[in-house]
Amino acid sequence: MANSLKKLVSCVILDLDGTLLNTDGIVSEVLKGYLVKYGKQWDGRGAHSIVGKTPREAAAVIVEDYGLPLSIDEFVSEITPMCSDQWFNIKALPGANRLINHLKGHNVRMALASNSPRENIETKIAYHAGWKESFSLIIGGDEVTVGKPSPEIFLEVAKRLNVDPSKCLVIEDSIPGVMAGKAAGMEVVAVPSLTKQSHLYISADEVINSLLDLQPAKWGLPPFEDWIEGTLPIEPWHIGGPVTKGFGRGSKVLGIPTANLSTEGYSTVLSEHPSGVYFGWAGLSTRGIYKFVMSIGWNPYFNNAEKTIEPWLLHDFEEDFYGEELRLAIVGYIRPEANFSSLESLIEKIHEDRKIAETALELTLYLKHREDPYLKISLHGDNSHL
Ligand code: ADP
Ligand code: RBF
Ligand code: MG
Repeated sequence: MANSLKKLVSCVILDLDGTLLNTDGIVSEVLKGYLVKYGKQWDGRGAHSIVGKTPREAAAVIVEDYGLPLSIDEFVSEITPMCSDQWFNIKALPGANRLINHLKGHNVRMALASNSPRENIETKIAYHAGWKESFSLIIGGDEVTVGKPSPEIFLEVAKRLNVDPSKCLVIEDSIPGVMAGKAAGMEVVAVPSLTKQSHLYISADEVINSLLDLQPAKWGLPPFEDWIEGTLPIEPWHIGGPVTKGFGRGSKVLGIPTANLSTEGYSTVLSEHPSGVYFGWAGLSTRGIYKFVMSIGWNPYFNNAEKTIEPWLLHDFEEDFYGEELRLAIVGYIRPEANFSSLESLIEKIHEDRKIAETALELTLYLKHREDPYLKISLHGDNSHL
């Protein structure tokens, strides 16, 4: 290994909003409704510039960008209660519970350091069983003189836990958070909450796509023990619909046909699952049930503008089946989407994924989902009530 100096981290400092919690979804929903009052339409503009800011800084951006006829303080006092009403609704991000339970199970000390006021942090995490007790320390933005990107909040954690900053691993979704962690002299893993922005996180020691991809061993922490034969079992989830036309390059360019599904109606489900390579069982109209391996995402190699859902059914079909009903039970995760230096290496990797999926699906824990009632499409059409 090139990097023979093994990092020995003894404490993990986590950010909350955008790192452990999917707060952005809630904030967008609230802003969307709120801006209507002023005849404006939330178009996601500002989403990039508010991530990682204190509530006041974020408010300043919105008031300015949308030319709202109010002061920043007026805006904050109107929007704050609307957001707080939704805190019970904020979901844990994929892999957040798994990470917390893993570190806790191995007695690795964890701290929470967020630009949010302490009281808000406490309220938000109260909806997530076991979280509060897992942290040795919680520090809010109102408990330091200046928030991230200043290193103050992270240095305060190190001081209070009596650990050297170089022995701390910070996990952060925002650029100000990453800057703060590096300025504190800590190891920093970035999990960007905004897609396609990972190039902006250059100062991070590592950039990962989601918490599912964290490799604790890289930092001298105990590795996850839930990977099985190159796969990570997940709580099964479902998507389906008629097979649509894709870019027409699966079979032609790669020799790998993918039966694309429309993402319409699945934006919430997709935002709850990281892009990446997954596998599971597919029910295809009345033909049968097949293994599949699929990519969900932007195909970095082709740099698509739209997110696509592309399952490759592991079966030789005599003909195309555009328009036919396809249902997927997604049972496991393999890896994040990657870029490749050549088409050959992309193809080689996809064939590796296929082998992994093909073998893993024979394991009882995955095989049992072949019986998922969602996959059984009746001869006479609709059984979507299942
Ligand atoms: P597109 O870009 O339109 O998705 P592809 O080249 O990826 O085109 O080919 C996908 C189409 O090929 C599917 O929609 C389906 O009709 C057909 N097909 C044939 N065999 C398979 C298979 N094993 N897995 C997925 N699709 C297949
Ligand atoms: N495209 C990428 O750019 N990067 C990937 O890592 C990647 N992984 C894939 C894995 C599987 C199992 C499949 C079926 C496809 C993958 N693709 C990936 C998508 C591929 O680029 C896409 O299917 C073609 O562009 C056809 O639209
Ligand atoms: Mg396709």
